[in-house]
Amino acid sequence: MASCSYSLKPNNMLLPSFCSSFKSRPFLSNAIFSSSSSSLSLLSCSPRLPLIRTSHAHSLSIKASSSSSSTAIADPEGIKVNSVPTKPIEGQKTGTSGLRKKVKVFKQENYLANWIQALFNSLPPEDYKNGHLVLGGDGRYFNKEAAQIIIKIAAGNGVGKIMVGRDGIMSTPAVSAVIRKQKANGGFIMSASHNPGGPEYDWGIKFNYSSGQPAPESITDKIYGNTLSISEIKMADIPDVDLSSLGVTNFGNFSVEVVDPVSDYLELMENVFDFPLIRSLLSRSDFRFVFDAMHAVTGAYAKPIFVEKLGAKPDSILNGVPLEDFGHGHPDPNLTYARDLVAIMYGENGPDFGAASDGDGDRNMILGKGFFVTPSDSVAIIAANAQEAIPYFKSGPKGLARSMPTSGALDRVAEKLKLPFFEVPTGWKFFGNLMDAGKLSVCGEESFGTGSDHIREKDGIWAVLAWLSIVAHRNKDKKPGDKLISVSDVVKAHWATYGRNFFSRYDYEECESEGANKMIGYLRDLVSKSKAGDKYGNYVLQFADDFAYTDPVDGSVASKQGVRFVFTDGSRIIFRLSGTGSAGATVRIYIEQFEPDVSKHEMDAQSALKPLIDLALSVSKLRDFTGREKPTVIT
Ligand code: VG1
Ligand code: CO
Repeated sequence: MASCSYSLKPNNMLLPSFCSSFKSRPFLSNAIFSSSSSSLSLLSCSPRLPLIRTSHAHSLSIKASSSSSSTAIADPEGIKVNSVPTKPIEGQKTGTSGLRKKVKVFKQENYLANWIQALFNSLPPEDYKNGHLVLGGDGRYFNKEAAQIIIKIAAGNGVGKIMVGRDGIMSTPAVSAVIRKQKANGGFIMSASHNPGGPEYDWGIKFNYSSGQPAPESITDKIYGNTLSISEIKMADIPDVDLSSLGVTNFGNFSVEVVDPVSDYLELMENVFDFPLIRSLLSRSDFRFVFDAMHAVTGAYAKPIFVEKLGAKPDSILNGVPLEDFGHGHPDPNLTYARDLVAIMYGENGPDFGAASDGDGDRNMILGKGFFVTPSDSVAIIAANAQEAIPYFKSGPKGLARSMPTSGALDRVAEKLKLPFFEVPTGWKFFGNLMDAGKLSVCGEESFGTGSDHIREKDGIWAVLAWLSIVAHRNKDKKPGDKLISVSDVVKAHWATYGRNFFSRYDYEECESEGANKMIGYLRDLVSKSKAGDKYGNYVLQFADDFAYTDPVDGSVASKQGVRFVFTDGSRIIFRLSGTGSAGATVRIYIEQFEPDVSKHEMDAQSALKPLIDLALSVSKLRDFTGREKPTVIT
């Protein structure tokens, strides 16, 4: 599988090019209330006609930055392309979602350029020569410089057009939406997602192909291979492009189009959801809404969508201006890092609905008044209500899926609705094939990722709109003065019908890699010796394994995706190492227990799960291996 190469076709199908093992098979495609809303308008959508700017490459005097020792290699399309000599750099292997490192690492000479060139070296030329790519990012530090490097290398490799969000801003879900709508060959996202930003922190790059889906491992493995043998970067000798105003700049046959990052995405959301229904809820005087953009990319989307289109009050958007360092924050919408929002929602007279999104806009957190909806419950509840509350699903979802560590709440919905159901490894890239094959509509991860086949990424604003739709639908006949059905009412009614899956995740961030790796090795060894019926305290083992997944569409196999212990009562403890960190190793422990008894549903998750959590800590010997007494984040 790793030797497969893929064609990026604009028809949203992923086709294998030189992959003999597939020749004989049919192949399916794979409180702080921000008062700075005035400056937000700079980033909001203001439709106007694009300007056309034309540059004549031969008259340019500005040189591409690192081209001093380079030689001109071609001038076929009216632009000069320099061959910049380079050497392989170790460690450019992508993780769960793209390549993430400290900014200082990316600023090393040719670090980013090498990876981008290695990517072009990994794609069949017919998929990008004269092709169309999209470029977006979450507004973090280093994006401006990175955008210019990416544009020059794209031009140097013969790309025809690159469509860039204004100021380099475009959320991950919006890039996926734009790739699909514009029938582009693929796109880049400049983001380390929920990791903090700024000169001392993280930067990252992801590549999505023509269906808008994150590149599968078959492509990322190839890119990594090429980073180890790279010797030349093809860089167009063009000046930096002004990304601050909408319009097209031409350089010979290559063009850069700066686009509004919101409009295509907003149009899609208007097709998926019943906007008048949501508006009827948000404009009620007895319903209070807050959205925390965490000074990240959804700041650019929140005002045009929630305020201008859906009638939310302007002061309902918190931290609504994207900043290079996310306002010194950690743009991760969870109970620890979105603490301002949590304080408001759990405070006296808190609002009825609160939500937040992460750095690049693909994660979401949903809160009611004094109530947290776990992401595992959230996807199950969206799936259970999709058909009646969301027009896009009016014929019912085609199938449901979750990542392996996500709780089994969704499984119960699939069972009741008699829908196909899939359990995939952690990371959104595993859902896309199922969607392209028409087997999957609604899916999610416990890590605050929820989405559907409207695009091929998880989608923070979509999840918020899905929840608003459910609450609006339940309250559509309520008159002023009637008591509204709240977020917690919706969740508790769901538990009463399906039972409650208590779930928690413990993260031990930035541990020493050696100890963390040894712990996983120890657990794998334990798994290999375990057998059904083994006693673990009061729990009886059903099975233990290191999760492996065979993609039902293309047959590719992903192994070593997490060590799990599954007990006879359905309880699970799961261990894996993060693939998105930029330093050391982050250990994640996932703990789950099913509770059918309604009288126990009000219990606090940490108390309900205490015996299993203690068991997980003792089975793994985590304290001995990592030296950590306490997790850094509990969800
Ligand atoms: C984490 C999450 C995973 C998610 C990934 C990318 O990966 O656990 O569910 O898909 O981040 O999300 P890991 O390997 O660190 O556990 V994002 O918003 O950072 O693109
Ligand atoms: Co993200």
